Amino acid sequence: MLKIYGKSTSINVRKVLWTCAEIGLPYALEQQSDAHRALNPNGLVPVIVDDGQALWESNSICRYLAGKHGRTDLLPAEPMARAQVEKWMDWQATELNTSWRYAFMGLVRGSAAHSDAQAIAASAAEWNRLMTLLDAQLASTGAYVAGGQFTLADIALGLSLNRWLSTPIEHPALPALQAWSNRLSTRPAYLLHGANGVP
Ligand SMILES: N[C@@H](CCC(=O)N[C@@H](CS)C(=O)NCC(=O)O)C(=O)O
Repeated sequence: MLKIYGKSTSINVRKVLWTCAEIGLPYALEQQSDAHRALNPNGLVPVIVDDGQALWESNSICRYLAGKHGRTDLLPAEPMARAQVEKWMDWQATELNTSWRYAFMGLVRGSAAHSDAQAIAASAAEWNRLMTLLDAQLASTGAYVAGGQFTLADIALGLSLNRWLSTPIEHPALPALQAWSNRLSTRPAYLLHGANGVP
C-alpha cells in the first residue's frame, strides 16, 4: 500500500491526501521520523513510498499519483493542456508561497522572527495582489484554475485559498475566487483535507 509520511495538518501533505481522496486511493499515513529524513535530504514532508520507491515534493507526488492511476482529468495527457495545469502548480509553489510566508508566520503562527509590522503589511499586500491575479484567471475560465475542469491545479491552489481565507488580513472582494471557493466546497475531499478549520 502507498505510504505517506507527514501530518494530516501540514499544507503540503494535505495536497497529497486530497489527491488520494479524488483518486479513491488507500494509503497508510506514517509519522515524521528518521525514516522519512533518510528518504528526503531536505528533511521535509510529504514523502511517499510506492512500489518500493521514494518520492518527495508535494506537487511532483500529486502528478505522479494522477499519472500512475490514469487520471487525465486531473492531469491531462495532451502536452499543452498538461503544461497549463503544471504552470499553475509551479506558480503556487514559487510566486504565491513566497508572498504569504512572512504574514502567515507572523499572524497565524505567532513567530517572533516574523513580527515586523511593515514586513507583515508588505507580505499581505503581495499575497492579495497574487490572489487578485488568480481571481482574474478564474474569471476568464469561469470555473476552475486551468479551465472548465477540476485538476491538480485546483488542489494545490485550493489549499492556498483556504490558508488565505484563514489568515486575519484584509481580504479584497474577489467574486470569481469566491465562486471557485463555493465550487470547491461541494467536493467532500476539499471539506475533509482543505477547508477543515486548519489554516
Ligand atoms: N516544497 C516542499 C515543501 C515541504 C514543506 O515545507 N513541508 C513542511 C510541512 S508543510 C515540513 O516538512 N515542515 C517541517 C516539519 O513539519 O517537520 C513540498 O511542496 O513538498
